[in-house]
Amino acid sequence: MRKKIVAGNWKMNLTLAQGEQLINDILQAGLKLAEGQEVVVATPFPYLTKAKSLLKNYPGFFVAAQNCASEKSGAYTGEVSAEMLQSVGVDYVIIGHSERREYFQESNAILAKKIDLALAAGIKPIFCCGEPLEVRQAETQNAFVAKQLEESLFHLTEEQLKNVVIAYEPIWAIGTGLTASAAQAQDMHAFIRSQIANKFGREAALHLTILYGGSAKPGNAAELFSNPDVDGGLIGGASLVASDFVAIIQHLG
Ligand code: 3PY
Repeated sequence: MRKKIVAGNWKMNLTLAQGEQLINDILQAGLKLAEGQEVVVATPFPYLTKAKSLLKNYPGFFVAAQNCASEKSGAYTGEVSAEMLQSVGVDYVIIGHSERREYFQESNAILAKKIDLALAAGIKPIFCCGEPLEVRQAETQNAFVAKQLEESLFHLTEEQLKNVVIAYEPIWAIGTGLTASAAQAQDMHAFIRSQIANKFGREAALHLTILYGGSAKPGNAAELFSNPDVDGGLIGGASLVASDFVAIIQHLG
């Protein structure tokens, strides 16, 4: 059985007090996670230790960073390494969100280095992939996503891949209010799983958790999550509202 995950990506939002309140409100809902279900909160760097201490007694709740450095350590002012994240108890790290790719010029090759450093530090990467609008309009999204997977993940061993989660985030659906239809999401998730099966084998593909990201909200989560290859979501704006985030988690089933 593969893990089902709802991960909230706060992006660059909230103060520490607001973040603490949000986590407490989520916990107040008294969610009962089924076996194999996880909730992940990806906070800004300065709040990670606080988030970890609030969540540590709640089984199934984990903390993620939104990025890590592509170098191990040294003179890289302003960067935060995977080892540093590990040292404060971070469980997951989002790698290659489309906003990082677009605004910070993170290439597939740079992301491959980040994946390696995260895995070496014992942190599970949530690797984001997904196509821009013009690629979707040209109907070349499969080739585009296949290249992202190939250049950032295909150097891993099957053992390493077990600690990777993939998030498919069509860029045209991020922060735009547009959502991929459940059928579009399922098609791409099945395609991603088939690519992983070709490279790493059927068993690895069956165990891989693939999340959908891109304007997922309480109103569309149930339909998205009901697809056989959609194993949860990476949630943007709706993760900032406790009642919405909780409702989405409840749709994991
Ligand atoms: C969004 O839904 O906006 C996201 O970027 C999820 O990470």
